[in-house]
Amino acid sequence: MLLWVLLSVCCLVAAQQRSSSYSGEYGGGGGKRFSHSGNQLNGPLTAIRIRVNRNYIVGLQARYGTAWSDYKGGSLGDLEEVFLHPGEHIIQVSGKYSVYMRQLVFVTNKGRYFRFGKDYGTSFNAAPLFPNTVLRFFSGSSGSVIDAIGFHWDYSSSGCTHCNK
Ligand code: MMA
Repeated sequence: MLLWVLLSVCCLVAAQQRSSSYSGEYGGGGGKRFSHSGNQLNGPLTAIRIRVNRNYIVGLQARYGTAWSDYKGGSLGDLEEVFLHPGEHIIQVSGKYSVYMRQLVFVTNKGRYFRFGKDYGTSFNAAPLFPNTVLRFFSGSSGSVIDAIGFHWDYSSSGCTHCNK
């Protein structure tokens, strides 16, 4: 009887352990909504492309496993690309916005950080709620620039049972 109670309590605790959290949405209300929730099934986030002009974060594209997402945003400005190292994950994103997204700063678990855009606007700091979780995918809104962005955190998909392989 005691063993049965102990086992049920253990199962309950295990089932209740949570790992996913969400930060956002940061930015303005314009643009058309997008989400990379399906793209995360291709694997962990391995690279990002960010287009910037003199005022705004203009565009965003992310690579999951070896597959790039659709590009979202406008075509003006400079496209920058960063590849993460194997085992490297984004563990914090800070930035600034005012109506549209103006700055994004990505911090990785290997101590690297990548800054895009201008130091102007309302600040935000996005970080996962649960220990050892990382940036799994983006969502947001875009038109001719990135209007708003949100960050979805969970365990990195190494050992992921649902991922396309
Ligand atoms: C477009 C349109 C808006 C959006 C802006 C900025 C120029 O207008 O899609 O809804 O807010 O682009 O992305």
